[in-house]
Amino acid sequence: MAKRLPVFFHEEQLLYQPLYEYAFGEKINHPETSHRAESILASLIEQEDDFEVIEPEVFPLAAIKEIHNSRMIKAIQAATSLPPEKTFYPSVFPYHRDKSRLNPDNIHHAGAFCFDNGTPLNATTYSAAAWSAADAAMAACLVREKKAGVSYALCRPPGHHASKDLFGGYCYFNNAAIAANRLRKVYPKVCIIDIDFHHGNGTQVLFERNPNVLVVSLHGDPNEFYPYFTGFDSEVGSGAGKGFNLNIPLPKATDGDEYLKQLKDKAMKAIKDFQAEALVISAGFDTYVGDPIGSFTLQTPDFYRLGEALVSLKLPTVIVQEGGYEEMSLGRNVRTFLEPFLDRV
Ligand code: SP5
Ligand code: ZN
Repeated sequence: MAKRLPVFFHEEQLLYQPLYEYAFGEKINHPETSHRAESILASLIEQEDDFEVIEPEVFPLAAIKEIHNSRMIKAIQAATSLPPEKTFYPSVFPYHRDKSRLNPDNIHHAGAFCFDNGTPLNATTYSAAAWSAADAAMAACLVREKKAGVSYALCRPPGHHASKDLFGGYCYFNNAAIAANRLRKVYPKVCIIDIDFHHGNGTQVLFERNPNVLVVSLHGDPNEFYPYFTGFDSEVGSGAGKGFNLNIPLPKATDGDEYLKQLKDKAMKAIKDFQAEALVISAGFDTYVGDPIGSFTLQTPDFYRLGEALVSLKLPTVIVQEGGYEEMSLGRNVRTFLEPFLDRV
C-alpha cells in the first residue's frame, strides 16, 4: 500500500463551539462551527487507504510564542476561567494600546488584542486554538524532517487573520505562520500561498518586512469584502521585505476558470521567480459557489484543478486548513483538493 497522506487533528478542537456572531448588527449563527471539522474528518476517514489521521501530542506553546506576543496569548488564556456557559464578545476596542494601560488577565481588556466582534472567547477557546496550532506545527515538522513530502493540518479554528498581537476573523493563532516558521529552520525560503476567500491580513503583516517569506494571497476585493482594510495590490511588503508580498484581489462571482488563470499567471509565477524551497498553503474553501459568506463561484472539481496546479510546483508542502463554511460540501471539497497531493506523500 502506498504511503497515506498525514492529517493532523486533535479531538479537543471540537469542544469550542461559538454559537453566534453579530455581523453588521445582525445576530447570525456563527459560521465557524465544530461541524466543519467533523465534515472534513468524516470525508477523509471514508478514504482511509489514502489518509492517516494523527493526533498531535506536544502542547505547542513554544511554537505559538514564536509568532504571538505573550500578552495576546494571556488574553485568550484569561477566558479559560469563564463559567462554561459564558461567552465573551470583544466589543470595545481601545484607541491606546500602550502596555501600562492594559491588563490581559482582565477579560474586559480582550478588545485590546482583537480587531473584530466575530471572534468570541470562552473557556474552551484557548485549548481548541492551541491544538489547532499544534496540528500546523506537527504537520510542518513531519515535512521538515522529510518524513513526508506533504502533510495536512486540519486546523480549526482557522488562523490567517491573526497577527502578532491581534486575533480576529474567527482566528486566534496564525497556524500557517507557525508552520512556515517551522519550515524556515530547514528551508530558508518559504512561500505561503493563501487561497481562502478572504485576504490573510494576519499572515501579511507578520511577514511583510521579511524577504525570505513570500506571502501571496488571492481573495475577494477588499473594497467590497472582509477584511476591507487590507488585501489591495498596492501592498507589496515593506523595508527589506518590499517585493515579497503579492495580493491578487478578484471581483465578486469569480469562477474556477478565471481563478485558475490568476493562480497560474500571477501567483505561481511569483513563487517560481522567488525560488521558494517549501510551500505552506492557507487552504480556505469559502471560494466555493455555495459558501454562505464567500462570493466566488468555484465548483468542487475546481478544487482538484487547484490542487493539481499547486502540486506541479514540486515543493515540500504543508496544507493548513483555513475557512470554508458550507458544511455539507466542505469535506468533499477538501478531499478533492487533497487528491492530487496523494502522489507526493
Ligand atoms: C477564516 C475566515 O474565513 N474568516 C472569515 C471572517 C469573516 N467575518 C466577517 C463575515 C461577514 C459576513 N457577511 C456575510 C454577508 C453574506 N452575504
Ligand atoms: Zn475566509
